[in-house]
Amino acid sequence: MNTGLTHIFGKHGAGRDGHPHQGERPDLEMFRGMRHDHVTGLSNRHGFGEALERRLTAGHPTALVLIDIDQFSTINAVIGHRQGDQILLAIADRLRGLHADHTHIARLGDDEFGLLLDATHGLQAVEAAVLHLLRTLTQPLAAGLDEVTASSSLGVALTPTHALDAEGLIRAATAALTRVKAAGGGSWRVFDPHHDIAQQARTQMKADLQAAIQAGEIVPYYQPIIDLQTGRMLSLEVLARWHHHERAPIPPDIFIPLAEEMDLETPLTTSLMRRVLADQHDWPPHLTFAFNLSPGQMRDVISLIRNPPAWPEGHLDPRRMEIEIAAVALGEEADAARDVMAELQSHGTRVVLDDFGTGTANITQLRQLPFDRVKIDRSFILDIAHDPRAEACVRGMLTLGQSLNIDMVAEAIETQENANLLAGLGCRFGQGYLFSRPVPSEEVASLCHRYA
Ligand code: G
Ligand code: G
Ligand code: MN
Repeated sequence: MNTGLTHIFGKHGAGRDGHPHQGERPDLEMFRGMRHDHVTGLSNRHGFGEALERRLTAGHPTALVLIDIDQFSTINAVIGHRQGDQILLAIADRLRGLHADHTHIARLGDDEFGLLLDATHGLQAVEAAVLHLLRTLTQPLAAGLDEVTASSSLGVALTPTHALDAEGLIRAATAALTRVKAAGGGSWRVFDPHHDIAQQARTQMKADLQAAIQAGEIVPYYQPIIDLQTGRMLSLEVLARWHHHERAPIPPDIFIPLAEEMDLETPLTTSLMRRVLADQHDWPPHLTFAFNLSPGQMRDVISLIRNPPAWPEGHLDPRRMEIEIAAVALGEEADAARDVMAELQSHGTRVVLDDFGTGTANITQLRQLPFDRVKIDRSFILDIAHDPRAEACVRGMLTLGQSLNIDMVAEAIETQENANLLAGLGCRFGQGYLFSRPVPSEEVASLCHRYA
């Protein structure tokens, strides 16, 4: 799919259908031809753009419907271009047969059509028309001797509700269409401004992320993990925080998935490690640092350990590193993780299974992989005092940990009551707001005092 502004109004004038052939002199007749698509006889995007501008200039409320035939290139490849063209013709006829008032129909690209509908009667009337349109398009089409059923995706936007000018209207309808395609096609959507804003914010954030990592805008916060029997601090979990130079702090739930999409997770982890190295100078040397990683990053960390970067500060001793892997992320990949994990452990790095109890195949992961430590997911701990079933699950997990000789950590301990309860159940380690929220490096020294 490639709908969009330039697509419809194309810098290339009339688009592929109306281009004057080389050597021919464009005359008036040819320019007239440039407003039509020669396969279907409908307007092309040039003609369509003019019709849209005319309607908007005249102040008619207008709905723009963008139609994209799903997997048309596959259809073309399977049944051949000639029959493909017949499908396009059949679709064009369906559209013409709608006989709606004040419609303008166009073929905008290879497998894209556009429709202008009168929106004087508001969104509901437009929605009814679009629903009818989608039904019409899903009826089998004659393609030569064959009948073909093609599914389509439709994106809809209205003036003045979603935009006031042609450019905004096309952008809105394209955004709606993109969402339909992303959800698998075969459906329709009206533009949703909230989604569009979220999308814009994401795009902007993605543009900022790489620079932010380089500029050190993403910093480690530290949350202690406490030995529930001795009250001493065992290690610090490193949690990334993005102090954006011109926005409110951005939480990791938002930027970590973006980093993942952009293959920036390891640069991010590396920059955190470097920062931790600088931060920890005055802290007790027995403390370890737990980094959250996706399973795919374990190899990268091994490379980092084998060939430490030439930082002037030196590098972090692998024996002071822990790697937390979320159970959900590990999924069924436990087998692939085994060797990588063994090598990490051979360097003295501990590997922790995070969010235990959520996701699938958890117990299998414990059976297959020699974790040093397991964190019981917060959902069990938050409810433990009031939900006997949550408590029963935690008991079971603790017994399992004991049998496998794995250290168990309860995360999200918020109350003294829960800390006592868990200690009573034999849970050795705990983490949570009761002890401390994740804090910036300046506040770690006082934590070291408190939990010495
Ligand atoms: O702090 P909290 O809201 O801080 O963290 C939310 C989620 O983000 C947690 O699941 C945590 O594991 C994850 N997270 C925090 N920092 C990092 C990081 O540096 N890398 C990865 N992959 N996840 C992180
Ligand atoms: O997925 P992971 O376990 O890495 O996530 C750590 C997350 O747990 C961070 O977002 C951190 O802020 C959050 N967290 C830490 N302590 C508590 C707590 O006591 N209660 C709750 N609800 N969340 C906590
Ligand atoms: Mn974690």
